[in-house]
Order: sequence, then structure tokens, then C-alpha cells
Amino acid sequence: MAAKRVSISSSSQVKVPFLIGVAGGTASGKSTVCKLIIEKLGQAEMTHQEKQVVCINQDSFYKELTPSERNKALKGQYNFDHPDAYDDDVMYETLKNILDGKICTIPVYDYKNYSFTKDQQIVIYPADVVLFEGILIFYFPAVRELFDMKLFVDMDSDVRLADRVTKDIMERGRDLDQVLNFYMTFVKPAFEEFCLPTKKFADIIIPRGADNAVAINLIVQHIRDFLNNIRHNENDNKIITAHLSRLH
Ligand code: UZR
Ligand code: MG
Repeated sequence: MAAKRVSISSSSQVKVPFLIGVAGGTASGKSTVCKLIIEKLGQAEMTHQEKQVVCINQDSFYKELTPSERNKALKGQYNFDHPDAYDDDVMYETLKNILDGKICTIPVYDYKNYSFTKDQQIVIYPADVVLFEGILIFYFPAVRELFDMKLFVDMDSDVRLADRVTKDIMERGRDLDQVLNFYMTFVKPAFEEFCLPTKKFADIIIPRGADNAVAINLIVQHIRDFLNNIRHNENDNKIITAHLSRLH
């Protein structure tokens, strides 16, 4: 971690972002927590290049389905909540590239078609803070080690199921039978087996998710301190550079 901070203040000006992982069960409020953090930092209205804080989703790292897996998915028989559904190598490589200050392109997942959206990619420009959210982001050890800060959004499972039903029907084009079947067969068992045990890796657990204004404000203050520190370092750099150029 110390080595990463040094390169922020180096004169090469490579941005080494502060990487925050936001995990939690389905419909726990991960995306809303990320949105609130970004809004409270005053980042929501900025363009991608101006943004100091960006958010990416683990959905972008689903493995492409084979035709037979796609058929299974259509019949509600494919487990999207299992770690094997994700390409953790690509996830790791992408986060490494982001941490190296490289511009990255990330595919957009389309829940209605169980595939990636054609001709649409998100471009991630070097940012000061990157939020990475998803159900299993603390599951893969190599990925887990990349985070500077790990948050786990903890929400009552009845509330999560209720929200998941609404979300799947309204946004993901599913019907009630399909949603409940998916939930009981895959989502709930996988949460208990793979997601919940990763709570122990979190630095901060946020009870009641997005409703917990105190926790979110504390996290936002921590990010602000981090960003202010970067600005200080950048200013120090400019002063040192000015001094040096005067000496020459
Ligand atoms: P969040 N998921 C789908 O419903 N359809 C897909 O094509 C891909 C993923 C679900 C997945 C998981 N489970 O529970 C959820 N299923 O997306 C994670 N079935 O997303 O954390 O936003 O709820
Ligand atoms: Mg979400």
C-alpha cells in the first residue's frame, strides 16, 4: 500500500487509484451505496474524464455463455451466483490495469439477454477512487488483495428478497415464478455458501445498507481525506518542480 501511495506523488503523475470493494448479497443496496458515495462527493454530474471517482460492477466479468449454457439460463437452470460464472482472471487483470493507471474498456452486461450488450463498452479513465461492487468480489483471493478498503453491505434477507423480486420483474424482464425459482435454487444457497463467508474480510460492515447515513458519511469523509491528500501531494510536486526549474 505504501508503494502505491508513493507513485501518486511522483512527478510522472500516474494516477494510482484508491480501490474500494463493495460486496453484499443480491439486492442488499450495493449499487445504491456506491451511487450515494459518488453523489455525496459531488461526482455524479461530471464527465468520465473529469471524474475522480468511478464505479464498476462485477456483472461486467461474467463469462460469455455457450449456446447450451444459454439454453439452461433461459430455463432457469444456470447458476449466475456461483463463483464459476465469473471470469476472475479477467477481473484481476482489469483491476490491475486500473491500478496501473491505464485506460480500460469494460463490457456492459445485459440481464434481459444473458449476454453482453453489443457495441457498448464502458471506458474507465484513470481515477483517484474506484468503487468495485458485486456479490463475490471478496471471494477470489487474488482480487480481494487488490482492495485498499473493503465494505460489506449487510441487509436483512427478507428485505433483499422483496427488493430482488421487484428488481427482476421491473428491470430484468422476469416473471414471479422464474424469480422465486432462481432465488430458492441458486441465489440463496450460493449467498450462504460463497458470499456471506466473505463478510469476515470486510473492513467496514454497513448494516441496513443505503439507509445507514452515518456509515456512508463516515466512508465519504474518509474518501474526501484521501482525495485532499492527493491534491496536497500534487501541489507539493508542483512547488518542488518550480523550485527545481529555478535552480537550473
Ligand atoms: P445484484 N443475474 C441475473 O439475474 N441474470 C443474469 O443474467 C445474470 C445475473 C443475477 C444473479 C445474481 N443471479 O443474484 C445477481 N441470478 O444478478 C447479482 N439468478 O446482481 O448484486 O445487482 O443483485
Ligand atoms: Mg446492484
